[in-house]
Amino acid sequence: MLKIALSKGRIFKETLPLLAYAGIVPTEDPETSRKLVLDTNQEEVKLVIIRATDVPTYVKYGAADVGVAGKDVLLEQGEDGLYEPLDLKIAHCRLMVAGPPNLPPPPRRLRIATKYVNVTQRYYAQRGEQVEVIKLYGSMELAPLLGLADYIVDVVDTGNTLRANGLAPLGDPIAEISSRLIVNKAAMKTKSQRIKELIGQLQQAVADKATL
Ligand code: PRT
Ligand code: MG
Repeated sequence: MLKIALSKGRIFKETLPLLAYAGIVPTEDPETSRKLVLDTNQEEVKLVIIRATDVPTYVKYGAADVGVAGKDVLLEQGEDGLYEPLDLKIAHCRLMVAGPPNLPPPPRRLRIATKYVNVTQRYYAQRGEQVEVIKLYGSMELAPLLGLADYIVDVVDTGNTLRANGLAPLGDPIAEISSRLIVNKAAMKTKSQRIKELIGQLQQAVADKATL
């Protein structure tokens, strides 16, 4: 059995064609099905539908053999206990500091709201800046509007969400983000042949997509 952990939404949509290239096609659509474990055309391959931030946890503990996770999530949670053999080059975005474009420096430590607490602390520590990091679980854009924080750290794609809320990206990206194939370390040994075959096929899919 090979269990592949994926989140719904953009990661699922963009991984599907790559999996098809590897000969794996789900028999149900997770956007309409309520099932969380989806059968595929290959009897020994299942797709497990998991919240994006939970994918590395399932793979780390071996509840899923492989998974697809955003580099933002991996940077935040750490990659111990995981192999990251392949950049799938999907779900691209940038991790950025963002805020009101012309904010005068506040007379105290900057307050940064984010769900990426570890990444943010490391980023400002490297710059030698003392900041206060406030953990949020969603809608970071709201924090500067309501005065909860001066700035946010979030992933940005088109920038439309920032603009719609009167915010702008500030400075260079903290990191360029794409989704990665992650593999449980024990499974890499016990299911070595099947997983290496999958990695090879996905590698080919990514390369062929790039030359289209
Ligand atoms: O949505 P949910 O809370 O369930 O979980 P999630 O947000 O962790 O999952 P999901 O599916 O939204 O994102 C999964 C992965 O996609 C992330 O971990 C990133 O690696 C990647 N990704 C790529 C993005 C975006 N682009 C993106 N634009 N994740 C989130 N966004 C958000 C962004 O934060 C903004 O609020 O989408 C909004 C729109 O972005 P703009 O800049 O195009 O307006
Ligand atoms: Mg989301």
